[in-house]
Amino acid sequence: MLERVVVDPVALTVSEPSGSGTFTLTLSSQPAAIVSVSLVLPTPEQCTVSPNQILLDADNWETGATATVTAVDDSIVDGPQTCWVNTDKSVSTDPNYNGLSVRDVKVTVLDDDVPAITVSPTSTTIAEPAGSDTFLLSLTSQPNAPVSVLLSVSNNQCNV
Ligand SMILES: [Ca+2]
Ligand SMILES: [Ca+2]
Repeated sequence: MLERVVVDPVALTVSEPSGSGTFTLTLSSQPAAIVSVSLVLPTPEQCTVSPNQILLDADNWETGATATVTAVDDSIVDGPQTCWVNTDKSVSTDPNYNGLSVRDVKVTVLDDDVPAITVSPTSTTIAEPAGSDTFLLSLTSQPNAPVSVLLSVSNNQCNV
């Protein structure tokens, strides 16, 4: 059956930290009244969509109305995530365009986080008899469990 509310594309890919993409809704014929389609995000921690309601009428039914999907950044090494933009049934006082199912949009959010440990600074100079300095270890992403690093010295010239 011919889809009367057309979504294009129905799948797109965006990347952390803030990549975005668009999809467009059009109608297969001129409606007699405004047609509204609400967009719902089950996983707003993965992506956002704007606007969250698409309105089509006699002026824009053919050119369509566009929604923008934007990736939501996190600091977790989580790989590609799927962020669905679910569409509610269409609402209109035009009976031809009321209560129609509209295809959902599958958004793939690509990850930009990598697991690594950084040390800063990586060299220092200290003096006898009791000079000292500090260095900082940090992770480039949020770990799923505590991370421990053993420190040792290569000779007996200092303590850590
Ligand atoms: Ca990230
Ligand atoms: Ca991530």
